[in-house]
Amino acid sequence: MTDLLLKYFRKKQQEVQSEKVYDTQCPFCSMQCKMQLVEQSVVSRKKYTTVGVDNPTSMGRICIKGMNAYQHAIHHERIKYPLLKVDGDFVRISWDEALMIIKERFSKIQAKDGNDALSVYGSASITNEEAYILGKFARVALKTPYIDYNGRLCMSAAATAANQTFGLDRGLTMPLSEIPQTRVIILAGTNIAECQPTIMPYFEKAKENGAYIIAIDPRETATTQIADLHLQVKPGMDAALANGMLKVLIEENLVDHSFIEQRATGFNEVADYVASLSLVEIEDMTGVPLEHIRKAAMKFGSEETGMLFTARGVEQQIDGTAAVRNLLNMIIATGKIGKQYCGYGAITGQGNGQGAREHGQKADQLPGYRSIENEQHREYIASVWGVSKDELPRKGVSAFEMFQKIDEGEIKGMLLMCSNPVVSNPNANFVKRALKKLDFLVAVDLFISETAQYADLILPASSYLEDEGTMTNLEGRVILREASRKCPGEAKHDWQIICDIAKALGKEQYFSYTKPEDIFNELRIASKGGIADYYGITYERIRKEQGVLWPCPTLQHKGTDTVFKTSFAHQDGKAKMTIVTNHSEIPKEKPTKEFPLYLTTGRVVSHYLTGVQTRKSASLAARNFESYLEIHPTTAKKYNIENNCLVSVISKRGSIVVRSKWSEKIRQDTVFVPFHWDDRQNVNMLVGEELDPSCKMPGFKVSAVKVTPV
Ligand SMILES: Nc1nc2c(c(=O)[nH]1)N[C@H]1C(S)=C(S)[C@@H](COP(=O)(O)OP(=O)(O)OC[C@H]3O[C@@H](n4cnc5c(=O)[nH]c(N)nc54)[C@H](O)[C@@H]3O)O[C@H]1N2
Ligand SMILES: Nc1nc2c(c(=O)[nH]1)N[C@H]1C(S)=C(S)[C@@H](COP(=O)(O)OP(=O)(O)OC[C@H]3O[C@@H](n4cnc5c(=O)[nH]c(N)nc54)[C@H](O)[C@@H]3O)O[C@H]1N2
Ligand code: SF4
Ligand SMILES: [Mo]
Repeated sequence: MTDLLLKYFRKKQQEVQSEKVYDTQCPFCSMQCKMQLVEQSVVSRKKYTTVGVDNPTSMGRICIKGMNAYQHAIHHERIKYPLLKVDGDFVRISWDEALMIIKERFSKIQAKDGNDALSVYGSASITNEEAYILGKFARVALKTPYIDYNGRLCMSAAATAANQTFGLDRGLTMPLSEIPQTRVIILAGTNIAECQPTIMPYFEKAKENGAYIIAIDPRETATTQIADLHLQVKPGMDAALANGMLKVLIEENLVDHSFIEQRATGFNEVADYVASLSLVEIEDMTGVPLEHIRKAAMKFGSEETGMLFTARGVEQQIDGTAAVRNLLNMIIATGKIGKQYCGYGAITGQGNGQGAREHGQKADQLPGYRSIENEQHREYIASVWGVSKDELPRKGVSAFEMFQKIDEGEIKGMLLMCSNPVVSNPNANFVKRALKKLDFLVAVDLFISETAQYADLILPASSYLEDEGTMTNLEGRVILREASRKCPGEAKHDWQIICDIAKALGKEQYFSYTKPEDIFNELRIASKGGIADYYGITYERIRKEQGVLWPCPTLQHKGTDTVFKTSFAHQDGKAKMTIVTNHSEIPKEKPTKEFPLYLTTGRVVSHYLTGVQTRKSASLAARNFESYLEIHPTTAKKYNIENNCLVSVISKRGSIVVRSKWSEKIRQDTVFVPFHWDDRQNVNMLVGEELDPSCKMPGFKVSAVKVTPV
């Protein structure tokens, strides 16, 4: 360093009057990168820097979103006090007043319309402790069956498929650390380069080591760029594509007969079905050249080890469960699971996408991945909670179906925590209409989101810098977010808010926790003996061991890095293969003369979900300050769409206006719009409300639309 530079840095150093360092984890994706926020007071202002902290998953890496996350957390629009809507405006009230109003309004609804008229809508961005007590709150404090959460729109198809095929749903069946050694990788409908950027080095290392990478995506993305073979499938046709690959695998005898015999059922039926199919027809249906289908299958089948990853591209379909199951058929047929350098990964979305789906926020679920319809499970959880089994409600309905119940007048009140359904649910106009019909909506958020605007009461929650608790990352590793920054204004942690409301409703005895660790210790017991067994995991162990992978049934158990080593989780120990037909049972929307194009939706690297947080960050918003329509130039010319111009995108359900972006990276029959924006740019105004019959996932990835210049 030159003298001049040294002098400069010394001067800068002197300007720093004080420095605070806060430990935390990124509030966004399932990598849950560990980080520290360094807050320096410099002469007349505060200066913030985020640094990555080493850990077994992201190894100290952070991405652009994590680096800038603090910008929303310290944003001046953070809500700091409870806000009550009075004549259309929000006015500040005290917590005591807020809790009194909730008690009054909830009790009134219950007295008039019964317990089932209240509902809870939760989130996979809250901690395990919060997800656990939110489920308990719905069943014990409100006594309503109606609780579900945003994870329904996210992981439900992959989770259901894994439960059906393996008998157990843990996001990754193998540790991330084995990726570099595997020989062939399929990335189906996952854009990890933009959505879990700090995972990329695992795949880059695999490539360096000679792995062959196959990507399946209708678009060329930063992820497909690392692939050796890109299958540019027609939206929604993954199940048929998998049938084509299965046909080749079986015809070329690239299947693992001894694995199939010992560890699976249903192979012969699948083999008979795919034998009856024509590859030429599959080529036509999927838009993937026959020789590419063949090559992908040959590569996947002929290597000793291999892995399959899926994400929302395959899963957010009205046949998402079936599509994933057909891809899993390939994993089982080739015996690439339960052994070293092999396995399946449903790339988890939200920060706590795993934990939040294991401990009881889902309509049909009790903690520990137990079933609310199973008598023994009910009995056990009732005993942990100190209530009688018969008092526990039965299963409710899925996230979107709750809005249908509101529309039909059955549900009158809702507690919404950490989600923004006006932007994230399909058929946004319908969701808005339903919300207006509610007698009473309480939203718990960091900001006045597009949905909170419909609320009667908004409660201020704490952010990732302030709220301590455990999260379960994409590997299934339970980790502890140590957070200690002071809450702004009168904001409270979500777990405190749940307890305060329960107390106001006279249910204090079931919710008398003083810190997250108290809740975690109850969760450990509630999960004990369940599928997602956390009993052996403690705060102390997490701190010492940098996280513990579930299942972990005892304090001596070291946690589980690979599942299904010797058997699957079904009663007979076998994986269930199943026939998935080329044509889904419920017909998906297809392009027509009036709506000639496929619309698919998704993400960009700089924004997160409905954008409430990332649109507040100046650095992230600067990268993409508005939505756009990705369209092939040939298609654009056909519909008179110039580059960089405003375009109407119209479906049967509504229309939006976004800016065109010509790109040769997308199929000519398909357009793409990200979903991080609201109002006129809210792409969910176009998406239909058909749901996958087995998991209730909406079809975010296929709609039929037309495009016209504005
Ligand atoms: N930057 C950023 N990162 C995120 C998020 C975010 O909002 N922004 N959200 C987090 C969450 S909650 C989630 S769930 C994950 C989502 O992570 P991903 O599922 O990877 O993200 P998407 O962009 O929704 O979809 C992935 C890809 O699927 C493709 N696709 C669309 N239709 C089809 C199809 O029919 N078949 C196939 N095979 N592919 C298709 C899209 O072109 C897209 O490239 O990301 C997490 N990380
Ligand atoms: N068209 C289309 N739609 C989609 C998808 C798609 O690919 N395409 N993807 C779907 C997927 S995978 C998902 S996960 C959903 C997500 O959908 P949402 O859950 O609706 O999205 P978020 O933006 O995460 O909403 C979180 C809200 O909670 C607030 N918040 C953040 N942190 C906290 C906290 O700690 N406590 C509280 N109380 N509030 C907090 C934020 O300010 C924000 O308003 O969207 C789904 N919708
Ligand atoms: S968005 Fe995901 S990859 Fe990026 S820093 Fe946050 S947790 Fe890590
Ligand atoms: Mo998600």
